[in-house]
This record gives sequence, C-alpha cells and structure tokens, in this order.
Amino acid sequence: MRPRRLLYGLCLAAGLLLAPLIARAEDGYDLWLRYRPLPQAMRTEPRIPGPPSMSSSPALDLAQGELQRGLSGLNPDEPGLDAPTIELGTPKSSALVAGLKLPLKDLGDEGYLIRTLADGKTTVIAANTDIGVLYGVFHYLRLMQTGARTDKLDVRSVPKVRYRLLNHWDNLDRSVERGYAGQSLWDWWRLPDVKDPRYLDYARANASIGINGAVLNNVNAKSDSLTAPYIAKAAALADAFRPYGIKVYLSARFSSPIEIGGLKTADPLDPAVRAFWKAKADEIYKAIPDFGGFLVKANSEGQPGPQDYGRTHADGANMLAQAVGPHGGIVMWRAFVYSHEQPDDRAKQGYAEFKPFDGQFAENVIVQVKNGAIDFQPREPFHPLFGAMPKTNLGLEVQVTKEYLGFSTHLAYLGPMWEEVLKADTFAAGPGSTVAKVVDGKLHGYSRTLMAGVANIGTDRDWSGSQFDQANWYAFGRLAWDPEASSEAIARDWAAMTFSPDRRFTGPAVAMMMGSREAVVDYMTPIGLHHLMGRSHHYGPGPWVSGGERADWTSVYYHKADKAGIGFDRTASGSNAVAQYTPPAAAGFSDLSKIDEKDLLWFHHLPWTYPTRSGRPLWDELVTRYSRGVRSVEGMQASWATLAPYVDPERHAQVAIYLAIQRREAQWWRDASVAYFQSINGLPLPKGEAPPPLPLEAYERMQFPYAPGI
Ligand code: BDP
Repeated sequence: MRPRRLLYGLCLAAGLLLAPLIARAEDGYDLWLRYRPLPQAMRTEPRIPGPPSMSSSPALDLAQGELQRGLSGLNPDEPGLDAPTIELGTPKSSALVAGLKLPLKDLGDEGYLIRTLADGKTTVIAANTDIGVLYGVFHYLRLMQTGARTDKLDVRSVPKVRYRLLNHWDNLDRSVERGYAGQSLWDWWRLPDVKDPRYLDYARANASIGINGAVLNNVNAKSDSLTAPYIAKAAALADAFRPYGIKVYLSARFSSPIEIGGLKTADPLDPAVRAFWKAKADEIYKAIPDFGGFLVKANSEGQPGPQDYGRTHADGANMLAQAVGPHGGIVMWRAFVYSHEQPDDRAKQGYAEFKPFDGQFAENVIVQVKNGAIDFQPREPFHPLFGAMPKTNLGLEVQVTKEYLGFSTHLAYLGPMWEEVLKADTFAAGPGSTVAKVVDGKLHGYSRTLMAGVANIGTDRDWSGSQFDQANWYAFGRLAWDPEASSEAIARDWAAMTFSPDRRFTGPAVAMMMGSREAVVDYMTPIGLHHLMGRSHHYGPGPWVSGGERADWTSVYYHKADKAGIGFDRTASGSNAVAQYTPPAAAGFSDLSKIDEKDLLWFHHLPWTYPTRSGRPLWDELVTRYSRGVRSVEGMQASWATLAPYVDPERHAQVAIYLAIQRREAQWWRDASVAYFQSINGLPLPKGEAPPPLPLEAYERMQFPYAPGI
C-alpha cells in the first residue's frame, strides 16, 4: 500500500471506531431541535408527507425538510400501514388545503392552523403563507418533542406582536458588547464571499420560535456599517435568513452624514442631511429589498443625536422614518436616554424626554423602551412610559444576554422576569391595562408592535455560553409571539425538548429554572436595590463604587446607604419618579402598606430598623435574603445532581461546573455586600449569620481587567 493510501485507511478506521463516541457527545449545538428518539411509549410514527402537491418555495421546502428531519429523528421506526398522515401547505401549494376551506382568513401572514381531520388520520398544517406553514411545522414538532398527544389536534396560533427581533450588540471587529458566548457569529471580514453554514442554523433556530428579524450590529454603532462594503455583507446575511422569514435591520449612527457622507452636520432638519439618509436608504434597499429598517441609540451615553442640534427625538426619528418609509421599513428609536449633566433622578429621564412628544412620531416609528427605567437590572418595576404614550407605537426591549445576572456562568431563567413586567398593570385604561396589552398594541391600538431582545448568541458551540442560557433565547421568542404566555409552560417545553421529556426530569428542572432568577435577585440586589455591580465590566459586587466620571454610573447614587438607612426615595418626598406612573400604579408603589417588598428600596429610603413583613428589621431582612440566595443556588446544585440519569454526561457536567461557579460567586456577592453595608451602619449580623470571611478592603481591591463583554 502506498503511504498516502495507508494514511487514508488508518484515518477511516479511526473515524469508524470513534464515530459512535463522537455522535454521542452533546455540546448543546442542537439547541431545542435535537429530535432524538422519543421513549417508545411516546412514539406515534406518522407517515412522512410527500412534496407539496401544487407549488413550492424555499420556505415550503424548509418546512417539508424540517418535518421529515423531526419525524424521522423522533420516531425512528418505520411507520405502519395505517399510520396517520400529515399534509402541509397553503391553499396555493396544496390541493387538499385548498379544498378544505379552512378558516385561514384571520391567520394573517404568519399564523397557522394544525388540525386533525374528521377521518382521524390526516393532520393538516395550514397557513396563508409558506412561512406560516414553517411556523406550524415547528409547533407540531414541539408537541411531539414534549410528548403531547398529536392524534386529535385543533391548534390555531397567530403572533400577537408583529416585529419580534433580536438585537445583536455585535461589533465589526467581531467582539460583542455584553456578550458572554464567544465572538460575533457574523464573520464580517470574510463576508460576503464566505457564507458560514452556521448562518442557516441560526436562522432555523430563530424561525423555530417565531423570531422574524435581527438587528445585526451594536446600538453603539459605527458608521462603517452603512458603507457599501458592509451593506453587501449585510445583504449576504439577509439572503441566508430570508427563507426562514427573518429580515435584517441595522443600527444607524446618527452622525453618519458627517462621518461617511462628507457633510458638516447631522442636523435632521438640514436638507442635505435628509437627502443623505434618503439616498442611503435607497442604496440599502437596492441591495436588500426586504431590509427591515434602522435601530437608533441617540443622545444617550455619549452617542450623537438630534439634540446636538437643538432638535428633538421626534425630529430625528421622523427624518429616518421618511427615508425608509417608502420601502416599507421602520425606525426603532430607543428611549434608553439619560445624561449625567441632568441632575434629576436617572430613572425619570426617559419618560421626561419622550412623554411630551406623544403623537409626534411618524407611523413607521416604534419607540423602543427597556423593561425598566434604569437598565436591565435583576429586578426593576416596569418602565413608566408603558401606558403613558397612547399615540406612539411603543415596543419592549429586554436583555437576553445576562450582563447584570451573572454573565453566562450563573443559571438564571429570565422568563419569569419578563412575565413579571408583561403582567404588570399600568392602569392606563383602568385595571388590567398590563404592559403586555400595551406591547401587543391592544390597549392603544398601535399600528406597529415590537418586542426586541438583546441577543445572547455567539460563536460558542452551545450558542449562548451555557446550556441553560439557551432557554432565555427560547423564552424570548415564545414571549414575543405571545406576551401573555406562561413562562413556566415555556420552560417545560424547553426542558423537555433540550434534555428529556421525562417528567421525572422536567419537574425538578423546571422548578430550578423558575426559582433561579429570584435567587440571583436575592444574592445580588434584594428588596428593590439596584445597580450595585462592579464598575464598567459589571462583573461581581461593587456596592462601594463611587466617584469617577459620572455619578449615575456609581452604586452609591442608587442605594444611598448611610448610618441611618438605605434606599432611593422616589416618592413625593424624594425624586417623585413615582408620579410618572398613573395614580393607581403610583399609589401601589408609594404607599408603604401596599408596596410589594420586592420593590421597597427602589422607591423608599428607610431606616435600617424599618419593620419588614417578615417581622425582621430591614437590615436583618437584607442579610437574610442575601444568604437565602446562596442557599437557593445550593438547592439547584443538589437538584441538578439528581438529574444526571436523564442528561448526557457532557452537558450535565458543564451545568454542574457552572453551578459551582455560581455558588462561589453568590457567596462572594453576599459576603462583599454584607461587609460593605455593615461598614456603613455598624450593626451586628442577625443570629446565625456568618461574618464575611474577608475584610471589606479585600473585596474592594479585586480587579477584573479581562472580564468579557466590554
Ligand atoms: C447598558 C450596557 C451598555 C449598553 C447600554 C444600552 O452596559 O453596554 O450600551 O446598556 O442599552 O446596560 O445602550
């Protein structure tokens, strides 16, 4: 044998030997779309459908392929002769669907029906559009993956929110601001020539949860993204995503007319500036005919904006809206604005700057509002703008990446956090005026609705930096589709699809997930405290952070602890931020007898001796909660250990290691916070509470110059 042949033979033999081992290793790449064989008792073995009877399209081919892939993975046995059959399509693509005269009218462009026909043997997945069919297929497969009955189906689903977008804070050098899952997926350097197959996997995963748009670049944007070479790169991504129903959007830097347009100004009322944006929009739409539109962070944290020219947010947003409007595009204008030159409570600034302009934004503008008035903290009361702008489309922005909840190594399922906000009552049109009803447009009749999630996705094999962080991506998509969905039901689906549908697994796993965010709140920012993390990288505790370039980036600005007490007085005796809410909502926050203690120190400055509802004085309650958080993590560790029989060793081990990190860091948060606040109040610890093992200075001295995500 010639040496090359020999080498080839050896490699082949080694490959064959190793293949079963490699195939068994699970690294999380498959997400919730694993399609591993179901336990025998759950199998139904439907007959895999043939190609569409009348016409096809890329999306329909994908739907067909996905169904085949799912069914043959989940039910590897040959279907029996009397196996049920599945028909999928639109009235245009399927003669059966056309003939059935199904009630498709109200399904719109994205909804679908899944129905078992009277013969009890045929199930149709039908929609008005091919993408609707694809969504229906993913729903059908989810039912199978979670072990639900599929023999008598009557499902109808229509998204309640029109724009369901991921916001990638990805930079052109492939770093990701606040990203903890590796580099950016977008290989800007090699695009547009090299089209990483992972772009398709990304799009497929998003389609499976109904996400229909991606903002490709960081809100702290560079103008380069709008130059011809980068438009071509974005167009290549748009081509990859299109069959999956995903449009691309770009963050636009407001000063681009100066930086890449050769103008002296970016004043939105200047005719040359308006002409620049119009020409830029035309150029983009030429390359990407279904381009979604622009996302803009203006006049916030040093970003340029219309106020630099004495103009308003409405002036800026409307100018861009006019440029993309003729092409069907939208502008998402962020309400996350605040300035350290403004002495008033930072929590009040978004409302103060936007509320006066209600009704002045163009119809294709959506003002994008973070869930709370400060900044993605582990817990914030809902943003006062919700319910306050009936004449302006408002969208909700949440952070899927866990900048403030332990990066990727803490297990925190964010579904309950978003559900808490979505269920919060604004009382804008009487009781029941929830944030969900504002966001889905029902309350005020918005013409455009939006939910945006700051993505937690990167080049890590498991996409999100941890197995359980995939659940946050998943839950975001599901809640954007239906903001009134139950985060617990979503967690159950995810756990079943991602690990095992066995109830002995999903029961404890879902319990862990549902308690996990509250655990983080306990060990980081209990009882309404907020913004206590390390400076700039935001890793670990930093309640002592003070001084520096801006007060509103310190911790002492927010906790206001002194010898006598702690908390931010946002009632009438303090900043009166509470007055930005409707009177009934405000009363619920300012009245000490009514307020939920979870928000107590967000709105009130109270003495350390203040009697909390547990009967403990405030200081004792605070310490108790810090320690409770650490114990909750120990509980998760114990629970996870018992779940080993249901999870492949690779993923089980990764989660266990991360939980050990979380346990250690929860203790660190508790100890450092207790040491700091005790240095301020000089009070003894409640009985049974261990003193922090290190002196305060030791915690303060810790430096993390290489923390990820900056
Ligand atoms: C903050 C992040 C910062 C973002 C900012 C934003 O620390 O990196 O630029 O939000 O939303 O939480 O613009």
